[in-house]
Amino acid sequence: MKTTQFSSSSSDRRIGALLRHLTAGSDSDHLSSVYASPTSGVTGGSVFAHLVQAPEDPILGVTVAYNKDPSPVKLNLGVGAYRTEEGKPLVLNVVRKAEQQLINDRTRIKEYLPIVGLVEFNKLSAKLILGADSPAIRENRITTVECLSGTGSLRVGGEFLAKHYHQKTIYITQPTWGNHPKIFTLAGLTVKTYRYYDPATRGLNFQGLLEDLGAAPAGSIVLLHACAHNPTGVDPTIQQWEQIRQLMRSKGLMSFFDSAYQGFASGSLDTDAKPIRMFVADGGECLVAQSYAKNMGLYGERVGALSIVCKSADVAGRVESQLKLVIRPMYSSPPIHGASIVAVILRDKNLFNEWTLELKAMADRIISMRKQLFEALRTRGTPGDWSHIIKQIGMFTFTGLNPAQVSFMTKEYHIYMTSDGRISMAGLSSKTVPHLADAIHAVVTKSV
Ligand code: PLA
Repeated sequence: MKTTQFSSSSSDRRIGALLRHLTAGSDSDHLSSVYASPTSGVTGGSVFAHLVQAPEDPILGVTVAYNKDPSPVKLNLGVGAYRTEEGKPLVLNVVRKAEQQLINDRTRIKEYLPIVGLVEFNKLSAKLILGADSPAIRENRITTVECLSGTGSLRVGGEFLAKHYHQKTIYITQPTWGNHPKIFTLAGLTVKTYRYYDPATRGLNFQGLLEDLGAAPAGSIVLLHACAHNPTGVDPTIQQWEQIRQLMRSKGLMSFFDSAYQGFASGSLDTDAKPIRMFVADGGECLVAQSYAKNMGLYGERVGALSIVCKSADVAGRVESQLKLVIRPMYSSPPIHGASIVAVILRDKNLFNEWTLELKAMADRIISMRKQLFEALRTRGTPGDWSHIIKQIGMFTFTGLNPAQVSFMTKEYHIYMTSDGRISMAGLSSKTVPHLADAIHAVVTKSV
């Protein structure tokens, strides 16, 4: 068999030849024809010179601006990332323990995972979101694939639907997480919105929601935030979920759940998964995107899962085979480390229990921040009804502050938040509440 191997001397010869070729003669025309790109023309400018500077991401760009601010009192309430009372990022204790276990295990290797990811992680993730006694799991009519956190799970699910589902329109809440429309448009779906939030009550526009979903063409896909709606912090009640389920099933609408905050809304993993479990209990089909970024604090590990619940095991098997065709050319196979951490924690009863306690502590701290901020505004006699701060659920408060007010607070108080007035309650601490309350008080008492 012929092998193509270069000895160092033959590769030296090749490099030498290349250098001679590049520097041959003093003919500058010849040189520029070597160096210039084919389309740069006589000016020699970049082929990318026509590009305009793209704007920063509306959420992640807030952190970029925050990092540039030298002020010692600056406060980042933009991205939804949990911080301790000391304002520090948190690595859960249970995650540290799982990582130690992984490091101590010398049999662990770094081979590629299969296209669908870590199989044990997939099984445990399905159990976590659907419940151990889920009929879909019992009947083996679910496929779960590991994806790159919640975003990757949404993207893979969106592209799968665009390729294989008869309806190409997805309805998303108005408003929603800013990345949703981009993810689904790039996946090949047409994005439309349904009414969700009522600015007048700062609560759910349930009537509008029912009307819009009722008017959607049969079979349309509907994106549902499983809990802790982003950015509004407003969730339907269980009775309202039941009405939504009935309406969607009667019209054959396809539900696609985005579960980015399981455990962060109520502090209980099971309570927060209830709406999804209602849609699975009726025997119908649905998609679920799960993220471990927030509830296990694995943000940068990019670990999540996409589950597709089908009518039969046979269909689920074929769905999985097609999901592999979506994933393989996109990123080939997912990373091993984050999914291994999750698997260690979910498979071990003690670690699992410890995790639920740490998760509950994070959820409770956020709830306590809500109370403290509400009280601080009351003490200051800040005009307006701020009760939505304690009524809303999950990581965010949708304050109702407008972009001009947000910009004032950033400029004068060094408080960073998204321009729609959303604040991450998880970024607040007892120490920083007074500063935020001062800023809100100032901005609503002066008219900007
Ligand atoms: N879905 C929703 C509703 C989200 O709010 C987020 C994250 C994701 C999915 C994706 O998260 P993941 O890919 O990291 O798992 N939203 C954050 C971060 C917390 C972000 O914008 O990327 C936010 O600040 O809104």
